[in-house]
Amino acid sequence: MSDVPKTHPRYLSLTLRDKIVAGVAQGITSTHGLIAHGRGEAFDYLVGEATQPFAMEAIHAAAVMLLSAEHPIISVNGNVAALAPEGLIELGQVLNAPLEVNIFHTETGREQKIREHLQKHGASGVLMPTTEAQLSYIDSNRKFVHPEGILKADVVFVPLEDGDRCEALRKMGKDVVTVDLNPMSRTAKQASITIVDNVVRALPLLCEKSRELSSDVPAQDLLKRYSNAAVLQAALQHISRSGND
Ligand code: PTJ
Repeated sequence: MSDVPKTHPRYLSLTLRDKIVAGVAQGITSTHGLIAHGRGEAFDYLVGEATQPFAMEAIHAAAVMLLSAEHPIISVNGNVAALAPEGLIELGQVLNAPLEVNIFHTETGREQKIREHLQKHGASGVLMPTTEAQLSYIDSNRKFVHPEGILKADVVFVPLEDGDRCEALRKMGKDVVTVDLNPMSRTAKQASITIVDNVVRALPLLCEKSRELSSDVPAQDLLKRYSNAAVLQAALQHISRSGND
């Protein structure tokens, strides 16, 4: 970790950079993940580096959708594993959903290192991609999945997704919940529910909301009223106003 003082005005943001850089050094995060992180930082700046009401609305709907799922699954890539392993594990426990490693950039041994990293943080039974179970409509490494995980799932939680797999999962009839700071991304537009927020802020809030709702029968009506397009529009309006306040 670097020696950024806690008093630095951008301490939190710089700490996240440290985590991503450490992820690359540990062989968990792809070098491409650094670029994706930079893009996320730029959007986070525009979003105000805080969870906005449109994200809270999506988090509420996401908790209902994930709690109502028969086979929810949490897909883990190299960026999220480095940034928020504890949040992923906690969400898995609250939802009683397995974690499954699924990465875009193929690098020997990275999937195994992500699994070990999650296990070191307390995860049990992390599912791994297999060659016998494959997603339709997709050619990248993301197509290799576990038969009892992403293949079987009805709702897939995929923070920091790439648009191709999101589209494939939707075509296969699955619901997708994503976290993406860019409300204009293909993933953001194609997902069933898009939380436009930094994954490090969104995950604890999603855990909290899921825990709060888990004792009730999930309010399905809320999902009928929820409009992802309206949430994305609200995020875009917020971004276009940023700097004018
Ligand atoms: O580990 P791998 O090989 O699966 O690769 C993971 C990355 C993230 C590199 C891969 O999925 C990728 O290239 O993603 P994209 O297409 O660059 O999309 C990442 C999206 O996540 C972009 O829209 C970013 O704005 C957004 N993003 C980046 N960091 C964060 C974020 N959204 C929420 N929280 C973040 N911390």
